[in-house]
Amino acid sequence: MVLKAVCVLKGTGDTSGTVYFEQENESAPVKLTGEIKGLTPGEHGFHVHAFGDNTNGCISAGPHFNPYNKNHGGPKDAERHVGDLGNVTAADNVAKIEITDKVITLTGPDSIIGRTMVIHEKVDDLGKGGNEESLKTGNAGGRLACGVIGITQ
Ligand SMILES: [Cu+2]
Ligand SMILES: [Zn+2]
Repeated sequence: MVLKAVCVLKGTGDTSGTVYFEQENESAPVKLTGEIKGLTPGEHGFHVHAFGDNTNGCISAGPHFNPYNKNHGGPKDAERHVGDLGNVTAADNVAKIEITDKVITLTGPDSIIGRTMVIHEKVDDLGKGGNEESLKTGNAGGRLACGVIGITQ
């Protein structure tokens, strides 16, 4: 059975977007599509954060989703948080989302359903920034918009 989810991202500023998730079966990669608008041109860090909590805005989503206690990295690295999806690139002010990822899943104990997607102010250095913060957040800066990932039909 195909698993599907959706996330509507909003923030306190002009950034907003919608991301769709699709997974052919429980062991297949997850495909993300959609778009985020209201971005400055260039790369922006894009992650799944641990909590589906927006009570105090995007900050309540907590750190990157990291069930295996790893360091922050890029999506293609063995050493990465489950939630590390790297960067999306805004041409003009819109980023088209086209990501396929083999680590995140929409089912089982490590499912991202009920957690939060965050789009950041700055580029994610993918853990290669050479400082302590790089191995936690990729120095991606503030949280422009976020939304809880929910089940859809
Ligand atoms: Cu993040
Ligand atoms: Zn991370």
